[in-house]
Amino acid sequence: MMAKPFFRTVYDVPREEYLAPGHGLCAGCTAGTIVKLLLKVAGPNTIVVNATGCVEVSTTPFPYTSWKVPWIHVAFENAAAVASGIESALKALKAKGVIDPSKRINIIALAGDGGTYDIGFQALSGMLERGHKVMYVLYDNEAYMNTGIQRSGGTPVYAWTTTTPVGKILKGKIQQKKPIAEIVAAHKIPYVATANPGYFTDMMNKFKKGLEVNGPSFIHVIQPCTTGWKFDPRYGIVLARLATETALWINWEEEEGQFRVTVSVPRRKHVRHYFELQGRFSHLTEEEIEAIQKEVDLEVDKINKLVGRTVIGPLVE
Ligand SMILES: Cc1ncc(C[n+]2csc(CCOP(=O)(O)OP(=O)(O)O)c2C)c(N)n1
Ligand code: SF4
Ligand SMILES: [Mg+2]
Repeated sequence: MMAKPFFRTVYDVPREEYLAPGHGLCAGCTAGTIVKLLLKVAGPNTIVVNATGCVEVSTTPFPYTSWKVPWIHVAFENAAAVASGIESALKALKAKGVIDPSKRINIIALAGDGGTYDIGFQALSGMLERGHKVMYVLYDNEAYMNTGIQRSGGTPVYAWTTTTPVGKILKGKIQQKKPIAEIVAAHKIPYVATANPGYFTDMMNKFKKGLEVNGPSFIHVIQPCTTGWKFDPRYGIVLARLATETALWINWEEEEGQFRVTVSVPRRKHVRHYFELQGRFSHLTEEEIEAIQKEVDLEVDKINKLVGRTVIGPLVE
């Protein structure tokens, strides 16, 4: 039988804050929500290794910082390598008795989609294969946002970005989004999950599990981005929830090889509801929307078969 979830309501969320206000994330940016909740789960005995990206530049304009836990900024390509080194160093210091061996210190690598799907992937794969006890959190805003909205391996098909423009020839991105969480799961690490700040208790429970497993863990979080997705700042969490309500984003976990869908969707919404709130998809035609809907329907069938029951329900609105 599955253990009861640790975070069940808003009253279970710790009050302590480890990400100070005053940072420069855009109005309505959901990255701040994700990082705040991540640190509430992890607590003060935590070292964060942060690749270059929106979270890094916005929280540490020299000489200020929003981080109330030890934090290191690393290059775009090596968050997982630096986190691996820190874990190995702590092991050595514990073995030598410099640090109390019973002290638990969380090591979190935090990076965006550009820093994970593309340029940091080699370091990530190595960290997973070597089995370092590090939780890698990917906040996925589906483009290189900090440098001006360039496409990444995580950008979905048809999305407008500055390097996948919309005009007579191109209609946004041509390629599909890379299935990064599945690729990570193929490394057979103890814990892999997808999460969504719109379902914050589910996300926090996944952070907790990821920190507790004895080995690497990977949490892939969808992160609506006001500026790059082009939506009204009040809709960040509405969009996060719509991603799951339409089944474009399925919240699942794989724990020691056991796959589970953690947020079931009894009544599924049409993908159009998700697209119509975002300027990056405003050029989509009816045919293109329907083509994406068909693909989602197939994916839903696949997931329901895999789980052995209907966890994602029929299309109703
Ligand atoms: C090797 C290297 N290439 C390019 C850059 C410039 N650069 C810094 S952050 C960034 C984009 C980061 O994208 P992502 O990882 O998705 O994070 P986001 O900004 O979207 O949060 C780029 C291209 C860099 N710092 N290092
Ligand atoms: S560009 Fe997007 S991800 Fe970056 S701070 Fe602004 S809203 Fe957040
Ligand atoms: Mg990004």
